[in-house]
Amino acid sequence: MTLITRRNLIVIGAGGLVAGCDTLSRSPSAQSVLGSAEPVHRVLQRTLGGRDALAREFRPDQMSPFFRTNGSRNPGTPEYGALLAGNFADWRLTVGGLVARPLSLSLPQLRAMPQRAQITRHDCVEGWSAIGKWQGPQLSRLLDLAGLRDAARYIVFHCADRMGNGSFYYESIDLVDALHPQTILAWAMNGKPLTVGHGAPVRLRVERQLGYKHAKYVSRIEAVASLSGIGGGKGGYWEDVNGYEWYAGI
Ligand SMILES: Nc1nc2c(c(=O)[nH]1)N[C@H]1C(S)=C(S)[C@@H](COP(=O)(O)O)O[C@H]1N2
Ligand SMILES: [Mo]
Repeated sequence: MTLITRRNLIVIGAGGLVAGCDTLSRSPSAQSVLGSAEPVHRVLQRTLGGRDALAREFRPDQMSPFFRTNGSRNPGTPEYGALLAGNFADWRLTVGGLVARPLSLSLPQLRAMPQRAQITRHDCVEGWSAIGKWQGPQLSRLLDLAGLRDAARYIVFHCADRMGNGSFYYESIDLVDALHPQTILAWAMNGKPLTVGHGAPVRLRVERQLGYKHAKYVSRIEAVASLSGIGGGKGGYWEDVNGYEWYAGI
């Protein structure tokens, strides 16, 4: 089997061309092919690019004048509405699961941690990209504070917005991406606190991955040994519902 990965275009074997994920979601056979190709995609990207390779960063003058919002633009639940009305003073981010010291962090506490800022390009599978500046603590700092247990293999991000089927949006990444220097919990975008549309008060930035991995409205972070017990078991809302690729490396 020949397999070439380049951004989110995956070419598999004799004439099988799969571009983007909407096409895939309609084809069960494509899903099983992708299912088997996905670990290859991850290994190839990390072998060619390196586990710690940085996503490209841009200059301030390259930032997009307009950065669209996509997916949920407001969780719209009573709980979120109350937190927003209080300017997120009562909001807490919890870190739990397979950790030695579960955390509950306020927004001022996240802002007081050492910060990383990065100007990166966001690529959505729906075919648009935008360059923006993101700032927040590195996820690795939080995981260090919490103390990952040896059995932890994945980090799950539980979000405050409900999707069409009534379940909450969620995403997950493995420890290579969780501990990557550009993986941050952004509370600021383009020098200002995140807007509701972009995921206030905190969203994940995991810069070597496609847009849907960048969970907005993150409220709970959970370290787990396996993704099988979470949601539909495929590691993310779109992975469960539409067969989107879990790794989703760009
Ligand atoms: N909680 C949550 N996170 C989400 C989504 C969503 O609907 N809910 N949409 C995803 C998709 S498909 C993209 S492209 C980006 C869009 O981020 P933006 O609205 O800041 O452009 O958020 C991702 N994270
Ligand atoms: Mo997206």
